[in-house]
Amino acid sequence: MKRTMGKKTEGKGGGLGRRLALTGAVAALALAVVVAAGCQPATTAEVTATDTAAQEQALAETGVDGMAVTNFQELSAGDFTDGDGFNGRNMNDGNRGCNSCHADLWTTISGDVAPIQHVLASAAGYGKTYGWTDCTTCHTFNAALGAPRLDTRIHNIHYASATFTDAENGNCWSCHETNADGELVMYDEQKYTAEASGYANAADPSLDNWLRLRGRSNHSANDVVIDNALAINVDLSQPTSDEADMYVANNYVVPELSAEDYTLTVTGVNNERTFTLDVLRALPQTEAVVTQDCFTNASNSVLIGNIPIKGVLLADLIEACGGVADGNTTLTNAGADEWGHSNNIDFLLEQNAMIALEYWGHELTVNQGYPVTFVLPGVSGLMWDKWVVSMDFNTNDPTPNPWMLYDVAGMKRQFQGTICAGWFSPAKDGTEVKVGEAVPVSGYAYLDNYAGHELSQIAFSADYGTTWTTLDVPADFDQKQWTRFEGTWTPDTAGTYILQVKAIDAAGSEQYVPASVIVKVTE
Ligand SMILES: Nc1nc2c(c(=O)[nH]1)N[C@H]1C(S)=C(S)[C@@H](COP(=O)(O)O)O[C@H]1N2
Ligand SMILES: [Mo]
Repeated sequence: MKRTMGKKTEGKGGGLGRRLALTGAVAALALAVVVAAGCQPATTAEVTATDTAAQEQALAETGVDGMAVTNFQELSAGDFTDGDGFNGRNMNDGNRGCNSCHADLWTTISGDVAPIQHVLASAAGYGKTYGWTDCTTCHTFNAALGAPRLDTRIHNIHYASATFTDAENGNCWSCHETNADGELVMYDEQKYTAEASGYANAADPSLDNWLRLRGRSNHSANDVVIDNALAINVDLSQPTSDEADMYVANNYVVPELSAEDYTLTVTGVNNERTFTLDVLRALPQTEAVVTQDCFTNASNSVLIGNIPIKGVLLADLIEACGGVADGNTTLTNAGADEWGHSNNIDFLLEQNAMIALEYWGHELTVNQGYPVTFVLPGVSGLMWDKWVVSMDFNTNDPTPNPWMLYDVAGMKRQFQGTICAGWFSPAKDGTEVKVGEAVPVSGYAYLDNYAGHELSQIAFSADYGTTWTTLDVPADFDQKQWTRFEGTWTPDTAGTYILQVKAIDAAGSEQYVPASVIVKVTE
């Protein structure tokens, strides 16, 4: 069942190690971005609505990079079962949402769509693909230092693409849907909700009865089985990730540091020192297993992994420098790319912060921060300063981190930040299984323990979150590592299931957008 797609890409100085050949269809999108950004003229052939030959060429080549050619007017139930024909006619899932055309948005990201190096520099791991939520976490932030809003660009790109407008009969409803309040939302988020059936109360037993009396075969109008006693049989554990599944995030230009020239300068200590790599290697080495999650890991996303780490504890580094100079409260790191953070020294020591020299039993790769990454266990990946070249102990205020506040309600849509869960199996929507067949299920839950928060439960639902089957996370689990669930689930009814999982913390707060996966169950 498990299939590993993720590849750690090794940049030769750029964040994007691999560059996919442009096909006509992607070239058309790339061109639209270049025009929108007012950059140099495109070198690839232009595809216009009237250029039929180019359009046919684009369509012929789409298979190469995973672009599926859909047609909005050829109705398709897609990832949903079709029951009595409602889904083919009314939902048209097969022609809607990002992934109906872009099987994996990694192809889009890793092509020429961004005028500068894209932060995300690896394909999705754990057998998964990137979807809309993997983009929207950063691109809807609209913060000064966040990613640009993509909504306006995406509209330009699609309406400038003859593949979308003409060949695929694309329109607003290819990507959008309205919710019960009449607001325009993304089809990719709305399809997991009860409202997608046409009834906001799809999990209500009286609706079930109403549909039964009208001769509808299943429990909801769009053939979604409403199972309010979900029996899921999983064990919890804290395994390490396969390295190939681990994501890469490079915010700035990737520096290439050499072992010979590398130095780490430590100031604000009693004996200020400049360490070479060999001297760091000769200090006491400590091993740990720690989960790294990108702060922008979305609900059901893959920007997370559990890493076996080896390196020098901050406490040992401080000792090698004769202690922190009197009065200093804060440590400020700088990476060779100028990324870095300030944190309270006591907090860092409590979290067992370390200077990592190895991940998975080998030296760090360039993308992992070669030769040295400052690891902050229990805190989101953005604080793990890679390529760290200077550490200064001082009396400054720590970096203000408004984003780090544990404020689930204040987060946008799928953006979960410090509390998250996801499915690894089934890895993709539309996975087809048989009634009575044991389906392998697996996934993770994690809670950043930045402010002492602890993951206490993992909960599952197959009735749009009306009822939850909860599992307690064992008290002896390490809160600085994720909790994985793994086991089976045996569906007993034909139809579409929307399986959901969410993380719940010890104070009762929980992930507000559960991770959903659509499963097609047939007789
Ligand atoms: N120097 C430096 N450190 C950095 C970054 C960066 O851009 N530069 N990105 C941060 C972010 S946002 C994340 S999620 C992690 C990603 O680490 P990885 O690529 O090893 O998975 O590194 C963090 N450390
Ligand atoms: Mo990140």
